[in-house]
Amino acid sequence: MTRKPTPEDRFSFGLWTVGWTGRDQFGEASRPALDPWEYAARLAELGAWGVTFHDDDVVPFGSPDATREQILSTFKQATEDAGLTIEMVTTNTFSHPVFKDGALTSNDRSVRRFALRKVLRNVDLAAELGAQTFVMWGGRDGAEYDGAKDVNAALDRYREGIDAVAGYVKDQGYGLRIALEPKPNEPRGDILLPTVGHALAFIAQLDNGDIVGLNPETGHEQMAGLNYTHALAQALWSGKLFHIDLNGQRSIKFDQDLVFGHGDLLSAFFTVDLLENGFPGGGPRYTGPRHFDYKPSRTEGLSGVWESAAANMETYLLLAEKARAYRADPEVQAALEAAGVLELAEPTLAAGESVADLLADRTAFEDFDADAAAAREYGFVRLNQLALAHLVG
Ligand code: GLT
Ligand code: MN
Ligand code: MN
Repeated sequence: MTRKPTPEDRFSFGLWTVGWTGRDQFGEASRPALDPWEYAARLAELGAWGVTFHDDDVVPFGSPDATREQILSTFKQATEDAGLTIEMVTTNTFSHPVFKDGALTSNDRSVRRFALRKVLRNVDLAAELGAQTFVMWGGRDGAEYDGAKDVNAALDRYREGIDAVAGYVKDQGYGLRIALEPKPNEPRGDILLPTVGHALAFIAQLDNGDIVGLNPETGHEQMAGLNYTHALAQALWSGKLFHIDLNGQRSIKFDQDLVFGHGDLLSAFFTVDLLENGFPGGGPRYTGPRHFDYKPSRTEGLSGVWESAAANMETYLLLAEKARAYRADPEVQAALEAAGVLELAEPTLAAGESVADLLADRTAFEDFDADAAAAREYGFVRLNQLALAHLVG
């Protein structure tokens, strides 16, 4: 057993995670639904610091304004009483059938306008509640059939929509940043902005991209066969890692949303190593919340819901401890050195050296002994085994 989580760890959970009742494509709910404030209070007892939610997780879709106000004030009071921070808010633009062909990129313009209004109303709420991040997951923004979506026009509309929301955030003077959440598929056959790389390229095309970044989810990158830790790394390198969704996924299949670490454990170790210890050679660091977006398996009752919520935090803390010991281990430091991991931080051209200088440097090419350099052993396997030994030791 490791130590108990505390608010200083900045663990947070989506209400829709512990609040998932187990309803899926093939079956009805397998456990009862509680009120949003009951989930919040219980998460705080377990040591969570923050809570996040979609508009519709708290206020049912289509509720009259008076009901909305009343529910929101009860929820706000409950989170305050529990000492929880509302660090992120997001909008449900996927459950109601009106969004069956998407929200900001629906072929139907009236749906796009409705979606934009729903998002903007929620931006106001996020600002009012003091959230720092506004996540946008366009889960229905995609297609099943290539002929059914003009992708050029869809990306134009996506850009128009995100720029409108980001422009509104700026005009209102809200201290919010927008974090786009990539996912390759599910519920749509193909979702737009399927990976972190696609989303980064998209953000570069925005007028208001300075306040738009990413919320990468472990399983979503892994569903595409990609390396989550590398995705976080490139988002960090780009100055765009605004938020994270940690969970577990076992290979390329449907979105499992398992407990963090219950998928690819070695990958989870290096994710935590990056988050806690940063890049080996220094560089940008992630300082935001440790946010979990998982689903308690449908086989679990309410006690399993709380067990699994606690398991996410316990796994993270265990891995953080292991990752600290790994970095501090002199054997690991020597192996990192031998592997050349730290050499990579040195610029390829010397300070002030031009390409002309490089071209004139015979040692770099004409006199370079490629065969001798090829004989170098990197020892990456040994380094990885040391990581594994720390992980399971
Ligand atoms: C939905 C999705 C998650 C997103 C949520 C944010 S909604 O549950 O599966 O990955 O983070 O909209
Ligand atoms: Mn997911
Ligand atoms: Mn997510």
